[in-house]
Formats: sequence, structure tokens, C-alpha cells
Amino acid sequence: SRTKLTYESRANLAKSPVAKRLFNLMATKQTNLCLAADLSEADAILDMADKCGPYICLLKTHVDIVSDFSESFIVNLQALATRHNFLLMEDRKFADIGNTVSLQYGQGLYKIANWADLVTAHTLPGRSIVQGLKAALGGANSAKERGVFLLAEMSASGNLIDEKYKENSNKIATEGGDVDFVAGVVCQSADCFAFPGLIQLTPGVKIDEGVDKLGQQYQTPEHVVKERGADIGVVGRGILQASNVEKTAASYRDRLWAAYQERVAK
Ligand code: S5P
Repeated sequence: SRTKLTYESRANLAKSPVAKRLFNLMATKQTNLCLAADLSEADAILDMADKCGPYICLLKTHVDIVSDFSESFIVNLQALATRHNFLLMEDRKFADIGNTVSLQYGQGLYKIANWADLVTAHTLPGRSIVQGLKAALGGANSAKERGVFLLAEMSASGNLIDEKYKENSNKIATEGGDVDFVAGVVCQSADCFAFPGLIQLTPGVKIDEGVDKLGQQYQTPEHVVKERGADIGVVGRGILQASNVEKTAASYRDRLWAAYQERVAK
């Protein structure tokens, strides 16, 4: 199964150039931690990115929660991504018809396609969502340098995704002419897809298992990697709210990486 293979070997199987890049980055930098930088001030995000940069392979943003968003925020964030060697993912969770997502991705205040290596999208509208996103690219933002993670499951309790939706999401991620744009799948379990060239991104990770007040469900780093098939664990508040951010980020990195090493060694 894909979970027994190393990130290096999976890089060679990836159809998406960005997935290939990310798998290789994870293997070289030895980290499978993604920071969910869910803060509403640009400077606070940049500070977190600088502190956690050495320990992460990916930094995930929700730009629409940044109260003082500006172009210089993006320039500074990109500089930190280069300095510390991590990729940027805008967790936009696109969910509309192809034409609309194309505009939302390329236009507006945030011009996501200009700076985000990766974005997320729901599969609810069907495969036209992948085509719509690709349609926004061209010229400097070539489809070769961008990719999407499709949501096949969610961590929220009571979410409406069922087995059929999961299976069909897997088909969109692995079949058809646009699979080179699909870098991975956001999901909670290893049975979401089998193709080893895709990356499983799993949010809802915290050292203390449990729930928050708004339906978020948490599992430990070891559990998501060894039992649930996560290739990258996403940690937000587990790091953001820690009294020592650097130490905590390092500890999440260590635990996620050790779990991966145990997984591929068996
Ligand atoms: O199913 C999901 C998918 C995502 S991308 N559940 C999630 O929680 N997320 C995102 O992961 C969510 O939008 C947030 O940015 C992060 C989890 O943050 P935390 O603070 O709960 O760790």
C-alpha cells in the first residue's frame, strides 16, 4: 500500500509537478508538518512563519481572515517560504462552477494564483472545478507550478460526506486529463485513495485528542500518520496557542516524522 512507500519513491510516481516538489522537499528537509497559520494580523502570521519555518514543509493560509491584507504581506510571506524552504497553500476550499472558481482563483483582492503553490477545493461541483482552476493559469503562473488538493473527507463532526462522495472524489483525483494538476487529497483516512503519487493532507491534529467547541475533532500525530494514512499533518491551534511556539512546532515535527519513519520501516 502507498503508506509503506517513502516520500522519495512517491515523488517519482507523482503526476503533479508540485506534488513531486513537495514530496522531495519533505524527504530532504525531513518534515511532514504543515502549519495552519490561522491568524488575522499579517505581522502575526509572518512572525509565526519565521518561527516555525525551519520545521514545516507547508504553510497553509486563509487569506480572507487577514484584516490588514496587502501585497507586501504576500511578498514577505514568499520571502520567508524561500528562506526556510516551505511551500504555500491557500486553503480557499473552492466549491463553485468552473467559471466562477477560475475568477476567484485568479482575480479579486487576493490574486491567489499569483502566489499560492497549492490551493484546496471541494469536489462537490464535480471535475469541472479542476478544469476551472486550471483555466485561471497561464503565462507566469503556469499549471506546472501550481496544484490543488481535493477534499474527500472533513474533520468536522456531523459533516455530510459519505462513502459514495469519497469514492467519487477519488475518481476526480485520479482519472481524466487534469490529474497532473491534482497534488493530493485532504482527508481523514488511508482508504480515500490508493495512488501513491498523491499526497494525503490530514487536519485535526493535536497532541491532546478531543474536540473544540465548534465541531473540530482532533487526533494525535502518531494516530493520523500510522492509523489514518496521513502524509502531512496539519496543525493550527496546537502550535499557534502554545506558550513556546518554536519548541512546540519542533515537537510536532519530531512526532509526525518519527511516526512516518516507523510506518515505512515496518
Ligand atoms: O476537514 C478539514 C479540512 C481542513 S483544510 N478540517 C480542517 O480543520 N481543515 C483546516 O485545518 C481548517 O480550515 C484549519 O485551517 C485547520 C485546522 O486548524 P486547527 O486549529 O483546528 O488545528
